[in-house]
Order: sequence, then structure tokens, then C-alpha cells
Amino acid sequence: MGRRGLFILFEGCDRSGKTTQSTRLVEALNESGVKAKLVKFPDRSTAIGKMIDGYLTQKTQLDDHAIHLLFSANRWEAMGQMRADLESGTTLVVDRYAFSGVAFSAAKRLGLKWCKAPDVGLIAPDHVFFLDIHPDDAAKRPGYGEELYEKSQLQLEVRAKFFTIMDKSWTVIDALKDVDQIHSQIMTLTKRDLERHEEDPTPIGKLWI
Ligand code: 2DT
Repeated sequence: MGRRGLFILFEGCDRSGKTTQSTRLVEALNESGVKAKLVKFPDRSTAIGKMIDGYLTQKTQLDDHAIHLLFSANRWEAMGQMRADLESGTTLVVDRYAFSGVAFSAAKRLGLKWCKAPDVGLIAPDHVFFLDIHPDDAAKRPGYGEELYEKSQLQLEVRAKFFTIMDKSWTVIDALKDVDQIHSQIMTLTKRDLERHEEDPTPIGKLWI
């Protein structure tokens, strides 16, 4: 059997360029012959995702705990497909995951331990790229402020929470750098990861255990 795919994750505050960079990485990997697929959380297309979308676009209101659990459930419902893709050799490039879940809910004052619990056992990423932007700079980018969480004070707290939950497997990238420069840095590191995995494959990991 061939090697499993890698799980590359992009995290960061709103308008940090995650969607641009994750899309470009998938395109570049596919062009270089590495089978790769983009996955985005929340996945607003499912029944759970539609509830999340209603909340984020401020059509409905939900208790902070309830929405936290819906975000987690939205990841759990994707696990079967993600595992199948990784096992069949597809590299997954993921735009937000459980770390966003914890950072946003903890910024809303839910306890860190409580926030992490529902995501225990999810597939763990192999490498996390954190696109770091100060909320004052994010606020200058187009489209900022359209959704519920795009407020500078909350984003400041989210950013601080991300820094408390990240570990040495994360790469922090200055999101104000040139888009092409960021892309080539990420591509170089991803190729290095793929080479290491080719020489010394590791099994799919689990979150927070
Ligand atoms: P996008 O703008 O990237 O679609 O994100 N969020 C996201 C949470 O609060 N918890 C989660 O588990 C996830 C994945 C971050 C929509 C918003 O939803 C927040 C921004």
C-alpha cells in the first residue's frame, strides 16, 4: 500500500489569508503531482453546517455552549471521509479546525478544558500554519465585519487564545507579508514534510490525547 496523505492545517484570525493560502497550496501540490484536496470548516453545506451558518450570519441565536458543540459535530461528521482520503494517499489541506473551535469559544469565556473535550479523538493535523495578523490590520481588509465574530476586541482575545494552545509543531507566519512570499514559504515547508513522511512515515494521529 502507498503512503497515507498528510493533514496540513491553516489556522488564524479572520481575514488572515487562510482561504487564499490553502487554495493556492492545493493547486500547487496538485500541479507538482501530489494528490491534494481542500477541506473547510465550518462545512456549511450539511444540516449541522446550515445551523452554524444561520448563527454566524446572525439569522438565529444560540447559546455559546450549543454552538461550540455544533462546530465540533460538524468536524466529527467529516471524519469518515477525511480518514478515507488520508488512507488512500490524498493530502488534506484544511482551512480551520478544532483550534479555531477552542480559540473562539475560550475567547467568549468558556473554559479551555470544556472547549477541548468534544474534539478529543478527532484526527490530528501533521503540520499547522498559523497566519498571524493583528486585528487592526485585519479590519483594513475587504469584507471585514460582515459576520458575527468580526469585531476587533473578540479577535484580539481569539489571537491570544491561539498563542496559548499552539505547540512547537506550529509554524507562525506573518500574514502581512507578500502573498507569493507566504505561499512559497508554505510550499517549501510542505514539500519538506512530504519528503520526511516518505522516508519515515507516521500513523494518523489523534487530537489531544
Ligand atoms: P470562516 O469565516 O472561516 O468561515 O469561519 N469558528 C470556526 C468557531 O467559532 N468555531 C469553530 O470550530 C470553527 C471551525 C471562526 C467562520 C467563523 O466561525 C468561527 C470564524
